[in-house]
Amino acid sequence: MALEPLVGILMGSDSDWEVMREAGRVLKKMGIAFEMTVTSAHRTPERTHRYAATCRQRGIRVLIVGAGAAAHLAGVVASQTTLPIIGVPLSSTDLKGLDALLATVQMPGGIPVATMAIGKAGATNAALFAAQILALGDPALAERLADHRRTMATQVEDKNQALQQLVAALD
Ligand code: RP5
Repeated sequence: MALEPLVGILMGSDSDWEVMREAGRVLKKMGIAFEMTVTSAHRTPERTHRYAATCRQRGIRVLIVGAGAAAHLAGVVASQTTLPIIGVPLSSTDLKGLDALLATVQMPGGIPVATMAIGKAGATNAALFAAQILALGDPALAERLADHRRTMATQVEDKNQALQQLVAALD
């Protein structure tokens, strides 16, 4: 039987999938059950409100919300729940995500959205941040996150060694 999802990943359109799947990849790697849903602040406002207002009672603990353009989705979701909301601004217009970054990050006082970087780095970090929140009550998950950091450090050391070989071979 599949585990009940602890994290909800929302995106404003199926065109956001290419970037938002990075969040799903990280959660899967960390062993965290999640669900992914397309819902729009502007095109399906009632569906968005319903999801946000009922996800806590279904067991969701953290929400990751990606949207591009006039990206109100994370803020609208945050208005309907006190679960932690992690916003991911996406580049989907000629403004290359700056529009979405400002719309997501500039929340009025009282309704917080923890806003990540634009694009894939933001989706990746949103999932790691969600994992860090959940790890507060899950020592095994905290250890998997520490492992992930150790793996990254080893990769940097390997890259540095490869660089030293290139430096030594300079003509
Ligand atoms: C936003 O508008 C979505 O999050 C997406 O990034 C952008 C464009 O959506 P589509 O026109 O591709 O459906 O609401």
